[in-house]
Amino acid sequence: ISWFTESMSAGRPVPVEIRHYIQNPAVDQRSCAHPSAKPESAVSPYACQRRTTLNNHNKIFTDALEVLAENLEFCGNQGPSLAFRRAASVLKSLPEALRCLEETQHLPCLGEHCRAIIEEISECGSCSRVEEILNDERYRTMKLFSSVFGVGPKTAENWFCRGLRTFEQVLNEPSIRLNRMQTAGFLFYEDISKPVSRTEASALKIIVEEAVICVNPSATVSITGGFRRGKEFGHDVDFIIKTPEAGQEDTILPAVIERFKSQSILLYSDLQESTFDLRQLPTHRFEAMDHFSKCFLILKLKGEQETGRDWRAVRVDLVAPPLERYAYALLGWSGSTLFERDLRRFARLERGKLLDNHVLYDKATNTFLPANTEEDIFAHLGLEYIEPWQRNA
Ligand code: DCT
Ligand code: MG
Repeated sequence: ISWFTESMSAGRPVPVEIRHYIQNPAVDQRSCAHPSAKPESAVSPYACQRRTTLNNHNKIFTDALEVLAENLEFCGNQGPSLAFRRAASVLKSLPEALRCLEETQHLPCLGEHCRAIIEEISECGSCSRVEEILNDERYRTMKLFSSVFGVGPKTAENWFCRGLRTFEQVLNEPSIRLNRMQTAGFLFYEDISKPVSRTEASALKIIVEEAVICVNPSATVSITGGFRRGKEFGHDVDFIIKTPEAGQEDTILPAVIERFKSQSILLYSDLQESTFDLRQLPTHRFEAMDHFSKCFLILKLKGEQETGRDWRAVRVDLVAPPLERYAYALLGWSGSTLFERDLRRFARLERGKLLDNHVLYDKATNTFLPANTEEDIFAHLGLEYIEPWQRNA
């Protein structure tokens, strides 16, 4: 239990600080001489220099900060949104719950605005601005629309601005032409909006592995994305395929898709052929998709469902990089997104190197640095190795 005790008063937790103050008015509510108070140097402003497990001791604050971030993203304010994401990420990395506001003083990425929100939550149990957003029609509609596979913030905003508020209204609007991805998104919405469990991910790994090995017996499959970081649930299942010979990475995915089709488990597929070219330098734009051969799928996973059906639809992503790019691709696809973003920022600002999902480029020597493993990449960057389960920034 963090700032609050479990004891509830009028449906709200009583902040520990206030209880302490009531019991001992001589103690200043704000001051908290925490014996383990961290010196300024202890927490890095870069997520790639922090170990962030899934054991978040400050969820009450990070959930609020992430709502503020998401709302700004929906409004197209990426910069301010990132500031809230960074603040939340710093709190996620702490070994214990914040006990008083003073403890935030020495933390990076937490400005006055964030500290005011933390203070309000600690005193009232919630933040009025966050409550307002959660009840806001625009936020709620954007959240609903962008939960559909194939609908990004631009489309969601477009639909909202046209006065649409529900899926029914979108689907009945004659001027709206859904693309193939969105059509599948609505068709399988019930299933793919439901989190995928680790058990389901493991069942899918067997299916993917069987198809990959059938097509190329020397290829191997590894789970990546959130499940590699130890998450119990995900919105999809991400797999990376390793092929031992040059060129195999270009032919394996079309063949795997054909195999799924012949097994009648392919509900949707979007194959993106490789556009990888080593002559292209890493881009500074983080959001840019990588150039590897990849596919975004919806597969049928057999098994009794609550709906009474004997299968469910699941989102599956496969990526097949060239062997000598494998370590970079694995690192990039393992996430979290903020961890990846900070790895790149750290490389550029602190080491004069450009990193993306394909390469690490040293600007000083104008060379590409080779890597067989993720450990090699961390070593090139002069970073301590961070295990996948510690990358939940
Ligand atoms: N990624 C990337 N380039 C992008 C977007 C994402 O390299 N343009 C990486 C970061 C995480 C990884 O791919 C998988 O992406 P998601 O499945 O979206 O994230 P996740 O962490 O697996 O989250 P979830 O558990 O919800 O699937
Ligand atoms: Mg994922």
